[in-house]
Amino acid sequence: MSKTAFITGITGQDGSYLAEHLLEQGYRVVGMVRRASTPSLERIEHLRDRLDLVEGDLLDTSSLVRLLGEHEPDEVYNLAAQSFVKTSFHEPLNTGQVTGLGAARLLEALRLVRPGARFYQASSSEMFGKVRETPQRETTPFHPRSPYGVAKVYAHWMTVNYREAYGIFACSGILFNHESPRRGLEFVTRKISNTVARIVCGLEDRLLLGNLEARRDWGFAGDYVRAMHAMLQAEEPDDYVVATGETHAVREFCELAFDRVGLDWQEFTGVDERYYRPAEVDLLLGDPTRARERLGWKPRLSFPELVGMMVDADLDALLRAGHHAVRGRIPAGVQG
Ligand code: NAP
Ligand code: G4F
Repeated sequence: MSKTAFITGITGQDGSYLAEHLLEQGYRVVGMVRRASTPSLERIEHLRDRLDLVEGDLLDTSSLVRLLGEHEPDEVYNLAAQSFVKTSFHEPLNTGQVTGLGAARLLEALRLVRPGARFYQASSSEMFGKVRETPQRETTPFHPRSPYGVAKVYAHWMTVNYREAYGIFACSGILFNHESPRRGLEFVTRKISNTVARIVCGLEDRLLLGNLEARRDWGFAGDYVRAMHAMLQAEEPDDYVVATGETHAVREFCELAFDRVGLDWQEFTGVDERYYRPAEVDLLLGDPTRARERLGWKPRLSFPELVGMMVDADLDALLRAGHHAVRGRIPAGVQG
């Protein structure tokens, strides 16, 4: 009999890639979607007829209890969150409610109605914040630098606590930044790839960014969802860092993105203080040794391939929508 997976946050970047991966593995996939006046289903449109989409909200414990009881999942992936760090400074309480307490509500629902199900918590390298050691590994102490990071630390420790207190098979995946053409437009990588494409098509003249020297360990989301699934197939539950083991500055991402279309990044890029944060995470670099050794996981896409994939996808979409290149060059393989 096929296994059932329950995914919160299925309409997000990772939810869409994870759903694809689990469908390929033969799972029945139940995705929780929150009510909205206009549903945000673009990322899973191509999977719609293969998914069970059900209405629920991480803010509402009764919906979680009801859904886990009705659908009896074997694996529960908690990907839902207010996931944008900058917004967490403007909405610290909402972020705490969804990103922190939301995980606790889901764990509690699981304990009450489906304690045998395996649980995955989407933890984050933001928990390392003002890093205490480099590279960061599972044992590195946390020092979060945003309300989002603080909420994720709470959710992480609740996951560990439900494992230790109730014997729940609960894993925390400490994932470093991962990106794709499906990344939200507010995150720096997609903001860059999308603006580069718009500059090529003459729809924009400038790319305004904040801290160009911030360094991140950036991987491809399609690679990272394989690690989430692998954690729940292991013999014992544990916590895992998932990262590439390489770090790059925002400036380098920019340089490569403009290079891809034959433009000089310095000609088009400026700095705007609006995009700075009250407290910054300067450097993230993960050590994925545990994931590699115990799960056999490793990333497939390199940093330059990731940048190229994102720029190409954004340019392709604009050309298909009827826009034309007015400057730079179109990379080989972009059809339009
Ligand atoms: P994302 O694209 O922002 O997706 C977030 C998802 O959460 C969306 O489906 C959103 O639904 C849903 N959501 C928000 N509030 C909700 C609520 N109250 N009830 C139910 N669903 C709610 O995020 P992502 O990049 O896919 O990341 C997935 C998870 O991994 C998040 O928890 C994120 O914090 C964590 N993470 C991400 C990264 C990364 O680099 N991407 C790294 C480490 C950890 P709507 O579509 O309705 O808004
Ligand atoms: O792309 P970002 O907004 O991602 P950030 O803050 O690292 O958070 C992402 O990764 C976390 C994992 O570490 C996830 F948990 C979280 O959910 C999210 O997916 O910013 C990356 C860096 C920051 O240092 C930021 O200050 O880019 C810098 N940056 C510079 N200019 C900018 C901009 N970030 C954004 N979003 N927009 C800018 O214009």
